[in-house]
This record gives sequence, C-alpha cells and structure tokens, in this order.
Amino acid sequence: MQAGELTREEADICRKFAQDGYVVIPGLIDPETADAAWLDYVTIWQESNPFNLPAQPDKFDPTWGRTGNVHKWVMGMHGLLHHPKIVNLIDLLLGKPCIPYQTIPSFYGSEQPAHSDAIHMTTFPLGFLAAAWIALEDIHPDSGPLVFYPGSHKLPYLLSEAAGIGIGDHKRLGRRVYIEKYEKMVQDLIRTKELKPSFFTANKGDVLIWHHNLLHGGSPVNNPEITRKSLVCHYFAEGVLCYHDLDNALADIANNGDYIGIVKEELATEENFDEQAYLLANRDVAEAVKNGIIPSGYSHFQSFGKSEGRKLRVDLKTQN
Ligand SMILES: O=C(O)CCC(=O)C(=O)O
Repeated sequence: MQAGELTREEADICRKFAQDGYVVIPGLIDPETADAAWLDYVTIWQESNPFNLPAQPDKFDPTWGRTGNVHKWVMGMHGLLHHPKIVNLIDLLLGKPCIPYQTIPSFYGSEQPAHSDAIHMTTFPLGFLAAAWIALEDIHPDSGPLVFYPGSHKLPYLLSEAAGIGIGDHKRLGRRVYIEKYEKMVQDLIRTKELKPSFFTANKGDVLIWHHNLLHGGSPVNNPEITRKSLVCHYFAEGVLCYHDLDNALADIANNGDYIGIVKEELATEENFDEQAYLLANRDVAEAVKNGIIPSGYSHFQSFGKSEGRKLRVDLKTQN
C-alpha cells in the first residue's frame, strides 16, 4: 500500500485492528437494511425452509437458528455478506481482496465456548481471514452478547496438532475431541494468561470485525426470553491457501459465498419457456450457447429439449 493512500479514519481502523485484534464500526449497516435482511430470513424459513431449520424448541436452545450459510437462500443475508462497506473494510484489513465465504445467523445468544476462527477456517500463510459480526437488533446485556478477548490475536496460533487432535480425529470421533482437547486448552489459556473479556453490547447496525486469531465466543445468556439477532460473516483473502484445519479439507472458496436461491424445477413447455431458467437448469446447454455451438436455449429446446423432457429452474424468490 502506498504512503498517503489511507484516510485518517482508515489508518485508525488499521491501527486498532493490529493492536487489539478487533475494531467496532458503529452504524455501518443502516437499520432498514438490517431489518430487511432479518425479515427475509424469517420469511424464507417460514415459507420454504430450504436450510432445514428445525421447529422452534419448547425451551431455550442457544444453537437454534444458527444455520450455516443462509446467504445461499436468503438474498437479504447475501446482501450483508457482500455488503460493500464491510467488504471494503475487510479488504483493507487483510491487505488483499477478500472472498466472502460463510454466514451464521443467531436468534439467541450462542453461548459458544471461546475459540479462534483459525482452527475452523485456516490459511497458509496464517492470518488471512477476518469475520464481521453484525448486530441485527440492539443487543441486550442479558441476551448473551458476543464475548472477545482484546489482544489475544497476538498469542501463538493454536491449531489441531498443537491441541493434540490428529488428522482425521474430528471426522472419526466427532465434536467431542474438539470440546475435550481444543476448547479445554483455550479455557486454560484464558485463565493462565489472565485474559480480560469484552462484550459487544451493540446497537442495531453496528459491526465488529475480528482478526483470525482473536479468541471469542458467546457469553452466557442470563435471560433466555431476550433475542440476540445477528449475523456473523467470514472472509478469506485471495491468493492464499484456504482450508479447514480441524477437518483437513480445502475450503470451497470458489462457490461458498454464492446465492443459490429458492429454486423449483419444472418441465419446460412452449407455454412456460424462459431462456434464463432453461439455461440455469441445463448447464450443458448453457455451455454450448456460451461457446457458440448452438444459438440459444430455445433452439435447443425445440430441437432436443422438448422430446428429452428438459426442465426449467425457477427462482421463486425473484419470480414475479
Ligand atoms: O455469535 C456468537 O455468539 C459467537 C460467534 C462465533 O464464535 C463465530 O462465529 O465464530
């Protein structure tokens, strides 16, 4: 980065992030956008539930509604993951263009034990992931706010090997191995280093961005009646190796941040034919059109698709 390129505000943000491992940007997302994204999530859950969210439990369950990657089906959440204000900041803090990767919404406080994201979403070289925690309502102190440990990002990275988790152990033995080995080591670390917690009692639209190695989690929920609507977004950086250390798997950086939509496939007929929906359902035809082998999806439909029983893929969310 060239000298003089940063505004004073950007320089302050970078300094704070480097020093403390996090930065809070009040009101980065306007309240209307926050409300619309949440309403979109709830509406899609109630109408079509493509993410198989189980019915609301009778009693408080902090994991309920923490559905992975809702941005794939919920346009409002996709909009937050790709929000230019957040993406620009993460680009700045990672020093490279970022790859919007993963989302996790919460209805209630998660009570998730302290961890660093590095063990779940890892990069080589280390340090090329950041997360944005977006408050989608005012966060009440008794709702179990996000808890984090300022400065803990400067501690050595604790990955599976150092935690005594061997290759394949997590897949074979399940979450128990992570809880018993990794989470316990993090608890010991917090105690021995006497790390001091901070709590993100945010206002709607405030965003906290944390460093890859910052220890954080969900604080205890004192009042299970109070919601804690929020979205966490994770971002890898371009040009580094992106993988999941705990699972020994490469990250699907090419596709994970995409919107799939609420789709329905139906038989293509002369009456309902739609070029785009046809190409979406028939990737081989789309490829042939792109390469100039056939002029259009419709010509394919007339010559072959009709007799082959080809389908249309309709996005119910964007369909009028
Ligand atoms: O939202 C929370 O309570 C915790 C989120 C978190 O730890 C994470 O997404 O890594």
